[in-house]
Amino acid sequence: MSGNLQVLGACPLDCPDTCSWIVTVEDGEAVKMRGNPDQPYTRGALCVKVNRYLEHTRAADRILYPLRRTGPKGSGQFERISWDEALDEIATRLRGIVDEHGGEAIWPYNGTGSLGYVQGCEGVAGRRFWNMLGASRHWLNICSSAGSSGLRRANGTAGGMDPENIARAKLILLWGTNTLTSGHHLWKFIQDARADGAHVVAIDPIRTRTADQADEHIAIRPGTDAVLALGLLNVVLAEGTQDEEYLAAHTEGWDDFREEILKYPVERVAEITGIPAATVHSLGMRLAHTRPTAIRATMGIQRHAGGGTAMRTITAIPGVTGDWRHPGGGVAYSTSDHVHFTIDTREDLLAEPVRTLAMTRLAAELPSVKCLFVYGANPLASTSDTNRIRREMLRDDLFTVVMEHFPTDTADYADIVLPATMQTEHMDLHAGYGHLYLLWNEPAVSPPGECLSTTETFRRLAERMGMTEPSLFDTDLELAEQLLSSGHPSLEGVTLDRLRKEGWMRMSYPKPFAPFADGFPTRSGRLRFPPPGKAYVPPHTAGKDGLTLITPAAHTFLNTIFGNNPELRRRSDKPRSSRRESEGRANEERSGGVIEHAPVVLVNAADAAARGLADGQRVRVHNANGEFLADVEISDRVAAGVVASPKGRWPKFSPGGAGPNAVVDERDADMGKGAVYHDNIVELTPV
Ligand SMILES: Nc1nc2c(c(=O)[nH]1)N[C@H]1C(S)=C(S)[C@@H](COP(=O)(O)OP(=O)(O)OC[C@H]3O[C@@H](n4cnc5c(=O)[nH]c(N)nc54)[C@H](O)[C@@H]3O)O[C@H]1N2
Ligand SMILES: Nc1nc2c(c(=O)[nH]1)N[C@H]1C(S)=C(S)[C@@H](COP(=O)(O)OP(=O)(O)OC[C@H]3O[C@@H](n4cnc5c(=O)[nH]c(N)nc54)[C@H](O)[C@@H]3O)O[C@H]1N2
Ligand code: SF4
Ligand SMILES: [Mo]
Repeated sequence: MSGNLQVLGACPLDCPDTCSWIVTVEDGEAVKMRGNPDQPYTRGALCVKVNRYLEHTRAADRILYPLRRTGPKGSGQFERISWDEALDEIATRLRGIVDEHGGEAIWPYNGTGSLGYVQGCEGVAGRRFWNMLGASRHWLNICSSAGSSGLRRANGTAGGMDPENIARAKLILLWGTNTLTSGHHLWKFIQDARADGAHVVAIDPIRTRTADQADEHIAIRPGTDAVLALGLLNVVLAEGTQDEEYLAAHTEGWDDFREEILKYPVERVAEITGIPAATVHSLGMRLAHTRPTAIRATMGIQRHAGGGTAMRTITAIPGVTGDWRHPGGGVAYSTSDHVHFTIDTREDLLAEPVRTLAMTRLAAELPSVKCLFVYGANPLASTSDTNRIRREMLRDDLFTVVMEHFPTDTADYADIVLPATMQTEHMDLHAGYGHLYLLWNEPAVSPPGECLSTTETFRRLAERMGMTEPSLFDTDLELAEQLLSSGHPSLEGVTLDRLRKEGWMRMSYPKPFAPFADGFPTRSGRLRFPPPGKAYVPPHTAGKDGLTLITPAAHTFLNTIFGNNPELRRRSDKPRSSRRESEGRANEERSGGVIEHAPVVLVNAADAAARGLADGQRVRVHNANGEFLADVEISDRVAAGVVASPKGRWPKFSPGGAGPNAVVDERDADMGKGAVYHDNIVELTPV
């Protein structure tokens, strides 16, 4: 690696855009990273977060060596040890746990830190090793499972329209999605549609930066989206613009669903959703008379008690209007189900069937666990009900291993910390969940210190434990070849050689792609409308006293990644107006030498007045689960009864040492045991 090299890679973060990037390497050092201008979705741009990725790989707090805990759990006190010592200790402890408690007492907790199919969660890295030990299975349901389940019940797949085709739509509903923050590359396609006359509506309880840029913002009461969907369809029926031919050919359950829709006239919808009846009606009229209509609904809607049902009912809309006939119509949620890799975790290596533990249920399941092996996850910041998790992680009889880049709150509770490579240092295969491209990530530089990739760590552990099963030692390139070997038509023409050379390829779907123009991948081949009485599940917060807390994506973090970057943290807290910026300084605090603001909580003026809260005032946001501290921003961005504070900040960099998940219930949504991050009741009290 000498001279000047341009290395093609892919962003591994849990973001729908999965960007193609180019790293410039000089004398073995990565000196520059930029978005690939040739890739049609990336179009040369990364984002405010990943523009700092190289800086992040070299951050002073990067974990470079294996560590063993020396202080009490949670203290973050560690000593450096060798890989030999680390592997020996892990091997001995794992063997002891399997002998005494059985393999199911081990929980390999693999999060969304990297979406790579070789190193990360999408290919379930490490699972072959865990199958040898009979470890519990891990269900990665933390993010999107309720919505995916709802969509699969309706359409037979969660994969819907190609988001690029939004450029062809004439009406665009950005429904429970903050495009400009959580996957901004779609915006260019929305702008293309607008240039062609499309009308853009943001449906969100918060007037987000995306809502600011839309033609219209509809502030819906949280968790009532299914009712809005029914109300819009009520107007469609009144106008008689349902697509009878499409309904007859490609759907089932229409007679019952039609009856259900008729129970939701706009006045009733207005009452439940808090949206003026005239607004429901006028949007219904637009929907009734605009083809194609594209609905971009991502994960915000389904982080509620009725989130699965909401997605199922929303996805009925293009079934009624016939929008699925057109490439520019339908619902775009996630394209993951359009990816057909072979994920061979070698289930045959399991001696007997094992239980499955849901990622959303960490606090509830930890009492039955003796080894928690965390990789690509930061549960003490990201998972619901962090106070209960923390109490469990203090247990002496719990052996905790954390593979990490940085000393997160979770790593502080580890017995052993293993240093992990970052994306510029290992090889991986990617697919986006917001587009139809596959990407290859070629390592650009050697790992710093003694960092190892996920796959290499498991290969070494397997060897240390005396395992000889050959597939445990497959190389990264062999694993990538296997992933591409499914023979599915979408992979026609896709070879590892081409991917490595070109960096990215579109999957072999027709262009333009209209996935359900001729039917659905359900057993009957038809869209299944929600059964009678099953089109709406009210939110947990319905009818309760107190404020509904929404904890959405933060603009300058990616989940908790970058939460330790002081500049991105400073910007995350920067109030929107300069007036607020100077006032915000009143709340500066020092933590570890860095000036800290508290996170902001948006509060409507009426709710602030009722509690005697002033702008900028620090409050405890609390309920029976716990509390976190935030600074009030009085704002008409939220309606009365709704407050909002972003996810992502590390508890240890927050005043009071807690983040929003301290108040999020560990409670299942209606489908997929989904988490309910936006469906909790809190109170605000001045500190
Ligand atoms: N900058 C940045 N980008 C990210 C992430 C990040 O943390 N930061 N996270 C990534 C990940 S893992 C994911 S899953 C996605 C998540 O990104 P999104 O899919 O956009 O999900 P959220 O941010 O949870 O919520 C999106 C919007 O839904 C709104 N919302 C909440 N409840 C309701 C409701 O009941 N009805 C309606 N209509 N709207 C509601 C919220 O106010 C929010 O503005 O983004 C990815 N991209
Ligand atoms: N309140 C609230 N909580 C939420 C959400 C919300 O909307 N509100 N959103 C939820 C969503 S959508 C998601 S997806 C989850 C995310 O929750 P998690 O899956 O726990 O992901 P992160 O918190 O981002 O932590 C990922 C960690 O993996 C590490 N990492 C990254 N790449 C690698 C790698 O290649 N190898 C190893 N060993 N480690 C790596 C990073 O340093 C980081 O510490 O959070 C959820 N939590
Ligand atoms: S986080 Fe998203 S927008 Fe940013 S570089 Fe990665 S894939 Fe692209
Ligand atoms: Mo997510």
